[in-house]
Amino acid sequence: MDRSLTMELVRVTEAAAVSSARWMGFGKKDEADQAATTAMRKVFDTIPMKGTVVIGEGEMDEAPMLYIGEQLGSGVPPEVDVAVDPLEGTNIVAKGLWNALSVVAVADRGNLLHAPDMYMEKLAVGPGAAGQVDLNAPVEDNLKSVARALGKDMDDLVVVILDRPRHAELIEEVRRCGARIKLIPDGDVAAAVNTGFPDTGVDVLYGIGGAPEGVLAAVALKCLGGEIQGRLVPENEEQWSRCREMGIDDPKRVLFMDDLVKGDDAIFAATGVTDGELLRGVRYRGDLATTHSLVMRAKTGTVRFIEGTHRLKKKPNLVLE
Ligand code: VTB
Ligand code: MG
Ligand code: MG
Repeated sequence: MDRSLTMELVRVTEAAAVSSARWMGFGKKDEADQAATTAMRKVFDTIPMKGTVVIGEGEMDEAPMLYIGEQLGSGVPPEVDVAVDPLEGTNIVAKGLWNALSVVAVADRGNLLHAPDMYMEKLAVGPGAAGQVDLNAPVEDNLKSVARALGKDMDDLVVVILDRPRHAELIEEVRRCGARIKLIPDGDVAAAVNTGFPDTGVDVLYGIGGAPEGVLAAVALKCLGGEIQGRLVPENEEQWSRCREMGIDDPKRVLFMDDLVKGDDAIFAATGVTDGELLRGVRYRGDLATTHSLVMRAKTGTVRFIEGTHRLKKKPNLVLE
């Protein structure tokens, strides 16, 4: 993959973020999602690559854009797998809350796990605690290892968990250990990415979220030297057969970094849609919009933060109503 692709991908997430953040606080999650998806789709066609969507907005018959299998880019090499979440956190935007992102990841063809739309149990940590966790181990063992690795006391540790009834037991266990919990309404990709940056104050992401989001997080953590472990949680016969098609017949099978994203030729880009611990959301004033993005490349480990100022009237790829 050419390194210039990294900059091209930021243009994709910037356009999606500027378009969807227009809906921030208006209580309209579908409109926000649609604006992000349409803008992202438009910019992809201008990028020199031969991409195939492996994680997208749905299957061909249910999503008009960015569906799984859709071809993206101008059609020239490199051949890449593309994972997108044009708006990760539609409810967050509708309600004006924290940590909505526009996200894209690409890797060499065949290197991203084609995670179907089902749940995945996840445990993610930053580089300071990579190699120290085990999804099959008790929560207490994991939290103790992370605390030790980070040189923190247990009550310094901050664990992010999606605020869902399914996590009642996990929440109780983490509290019993003495660690703190940030309960989030949505947005576990941002939470996983945040573990890679000590300044965010986030040490661990724990619990069940979307499997596609797990692959996106894995690309980010690969770039950062962190770690995420996942386990698919099939809930019905159809989801079970999807797992088997992917060669996963042991339900306890933990997916490690190289199962989620093979090799190190991968790029992750995200733009903040609403404010978060790491990225600021989009700000508008008249004809101007400012964006705050993160783009990283696993091969070189380069991490870049990019601030953009966009002249709305001069950008044909934006979706502004
Ligand atoms: C999480 C969260 C996402 O889906 O993956 C969640 O990070 C899991 O699904 O932002 P449930 O809402 O069913 O718990 C999102 O909320 C949306 O993609
Ligand atoms: Mg989405
Ligand atoms: Mg999502």
